[in-house]
Amino acid sequence: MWGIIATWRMALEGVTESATALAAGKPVSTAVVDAVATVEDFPFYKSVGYGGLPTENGDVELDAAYMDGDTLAFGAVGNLVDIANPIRVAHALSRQRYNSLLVGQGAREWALSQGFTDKTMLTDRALQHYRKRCRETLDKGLSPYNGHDTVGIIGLDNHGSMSVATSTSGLFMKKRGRLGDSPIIGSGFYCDSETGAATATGVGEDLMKGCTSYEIVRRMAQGMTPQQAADSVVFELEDKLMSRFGRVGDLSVVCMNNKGEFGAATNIKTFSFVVATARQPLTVFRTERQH
Ligand code: SD4
Repeated sequence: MWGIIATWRMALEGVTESATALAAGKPVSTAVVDAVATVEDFPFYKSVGYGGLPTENGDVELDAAYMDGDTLAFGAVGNLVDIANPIRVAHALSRQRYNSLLVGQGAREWALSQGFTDKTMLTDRALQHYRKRCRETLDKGLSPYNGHDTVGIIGLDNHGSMSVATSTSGLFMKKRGRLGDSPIIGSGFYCDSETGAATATGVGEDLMKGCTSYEIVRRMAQGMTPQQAADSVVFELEDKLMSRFGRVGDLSVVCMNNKGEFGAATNIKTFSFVVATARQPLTVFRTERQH
């Protein structure tokens, strides 16, 4: 049984190619990393990789992570500036014994030392968005934009191995140095081939409060279906934050177990995700808030 599931419709092109690769018996690590890299390369996606929207200082700081569900090895980068394909840097870091999570200048230096490509990741289009936003908020002060579209992709190969990969430019107008959930193990992603994997998209500050991805995998390990785990984690976190904190941001998740069964949950009006498995033809789903 093979399978692949991804947050947001923007992953469709990458997932299509990787589903074919998984069906042909290719390894899951390559499948998820290549699918995320395809999204990173597309200049019109404003929240991932090349073309991502900048911080309030005008720099594009990118976060990405990779986790291998067989070994539990992970690699992640945060606030990475001007390196093509952060996901490939994160994947390379997952093969190191130490330094699994590198941020900022250190991440960039390491990437360059390993031969990754120096590339200006700010596009003219993203710069125009930034200037427009600066003009709009001139009098009110800059504040993070609540739009979000992190790509998170989970794969399962025919040998039962699982991996997960994430990539994002984070929140538009974030502070320099701000990290969201996407490069944080257990929050933006988690993967254990003995059970399954989960990945999140939304407001990182809130997703991190629930260690969201780890909690979904833990509930699947205790016997919940992926859908039960996704729903219960998202809505319990939403209720808890509403009662204890008085507000909650966008929370959306996808997950898959090692049998290729999948689930998704969201607290926003509509959340799209892409799935293909040996049993489920490639489909873009639009799931709605159920709570
Ligand atoms: C973050 N979770 O940096 C990310 C933002 C995002 O879809 O775009 N999520 O908080």
